[in-house]
Amino acid sequence: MSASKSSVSMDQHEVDVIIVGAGFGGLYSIYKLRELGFRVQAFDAAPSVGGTWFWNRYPGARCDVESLQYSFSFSEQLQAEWRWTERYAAQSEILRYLEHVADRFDLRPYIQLNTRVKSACFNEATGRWDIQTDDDKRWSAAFCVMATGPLSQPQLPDIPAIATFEGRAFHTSRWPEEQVDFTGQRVGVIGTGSTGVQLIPALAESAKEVVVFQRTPNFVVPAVNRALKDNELEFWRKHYPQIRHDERFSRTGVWDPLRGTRSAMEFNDAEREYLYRAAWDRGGFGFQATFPDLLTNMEANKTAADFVRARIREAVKDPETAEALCPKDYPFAAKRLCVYSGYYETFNKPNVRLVDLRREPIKRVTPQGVTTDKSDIPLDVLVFATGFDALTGALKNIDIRGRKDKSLRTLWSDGPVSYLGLCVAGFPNLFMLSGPGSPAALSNAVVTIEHHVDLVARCLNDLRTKGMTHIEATGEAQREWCDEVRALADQTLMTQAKSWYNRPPQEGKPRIFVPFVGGVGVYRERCDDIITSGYEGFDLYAHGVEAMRAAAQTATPSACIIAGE
Ligand code: NA7
Repeated sequence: MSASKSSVSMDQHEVDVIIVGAGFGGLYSIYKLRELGFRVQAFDAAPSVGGTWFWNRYPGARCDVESLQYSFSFSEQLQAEWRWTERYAAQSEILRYLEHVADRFDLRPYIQLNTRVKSACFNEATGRWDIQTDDDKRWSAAFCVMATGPLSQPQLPDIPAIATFEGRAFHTSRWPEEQVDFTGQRVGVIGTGSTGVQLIPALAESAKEVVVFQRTPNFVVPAVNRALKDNELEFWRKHYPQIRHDERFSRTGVWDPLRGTRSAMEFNDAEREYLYRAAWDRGGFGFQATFPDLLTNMEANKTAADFVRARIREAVKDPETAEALCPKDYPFAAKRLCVYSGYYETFNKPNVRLVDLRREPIKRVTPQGVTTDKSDIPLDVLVFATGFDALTGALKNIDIRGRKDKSLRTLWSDGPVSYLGLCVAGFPNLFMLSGPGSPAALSNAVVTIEHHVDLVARCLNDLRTKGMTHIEATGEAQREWCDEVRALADQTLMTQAKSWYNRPPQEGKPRIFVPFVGGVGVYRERCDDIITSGYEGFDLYAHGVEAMRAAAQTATPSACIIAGE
């Protein structure tokens, strides 16, 4: 194969790495890969950096992982100089933080905003990725890093006549930048996941009426948000090295010194109640870690579920509403736990009403509101807090084609497959950050993002050092990884609820449980072993043209000849 025949065409812009997305993952990728001397270009469809924190600006939007942990650890200076104001940061504060990161590390010159990547196709002749953007530009890159986020493709519900509504309608993750005034308005909210749980109390403050359409009740534990004090910040800054280390080797990427270590069943009722109460009052996801077997032992799980249901019945005055808000048909925390203070109490407000869709399903949307099988509910505003085409939606939205023109969308039509949630067989030099099959969805996302970016950087550097140009997961390693992800999930109770990471079997097709439940620390150790063993489960090779190109740039003339053969 001659180099000139397969070289990059003149109207293509050429870089080493294309990065798709400018949220936490994209920003850190730019920083890290540039530090290693790679030429990078990032794209984001949004008019700003920030990723999910740009888009999810609905009233009440806030992170449910503590700000001091949901933040970058790669720069000690950044860590020391940024001052988080609250235990859980509001969307606007996280967006400011990410904008600061982009400026502080001079990342903006490498980001093209308002630009969507339409396709990424592996060109077997050049051994490079051909990328097309929606401004009709073409790019060529040796590597692609998909920092597209696991929860970025909004999902509207499949309710008949949804487009006929004549009032204002919003999806929470495409909220307008300008303030929306709800004063005097009748607002319907469909969806009661983590987003709905934050949004509903905020809407209830100003709307004339809030009608909450609930399909499945969720377990909501209090956040106990508060302003951070100076002495607290001082403690964290002093102990950050140890805390960050512990996060990386923990189960969920969260440092939690109060995490329980003994089975819930080793305690009597009063002791358990005491421990649950203490965790409840502290607030946050830590409640789920009161005992280590809450997601593996149904008897233990029931004790937590009973405790939360008792708190719901205590908080909600109307017994019928309280019962409708109590989850009863799936194990505690088998769906992602919601963390927010005051959610249940909101239903005591005279302007808030729950419509239990299990007893009163929605028939259709009408120009004036929503019709259930019992009544017509007039609304001025309809808000869809209905979540995302989670974990795979953003990737499937791009026409990604690997070797032999293989389409990722088609490959994943029955659910995603990957090796380590990082790479897919048949798609050389393509990396997914927080991909399906990694622990990202069940973790403090920033910890798993930093880990993935560090892995990608290490891999690219190793390839360069070894004189290789390509890395590709083997089909066998991928099959084994997917089997392992499934087998681990089967050991937990998490497969017993329908959630955005667990889709029960449908029409003779297997159940799809997407994330690796083994934990962030186990996953990290596994990845380290794989790399130190010489990239077990991956093929590393030098592609003729690419190798020649690399050698020409970096090595001696004789190396060029060898690589070009
Ligand atoms: P989620 O957690 O996927 O929640 C979506 C909600 O929307 C959930 O309550 C769904 O009920 C509900 N939904 C979806 N479709 C319908 C229809 N057709 N009718 C009624 N209700 C419906 O998304 P979130 O945005 O709240 O949170 C996603 C993640 O973002 C969260 O876990 C954090 O990691 C941040 P269902 O439970 O499916 O019955």
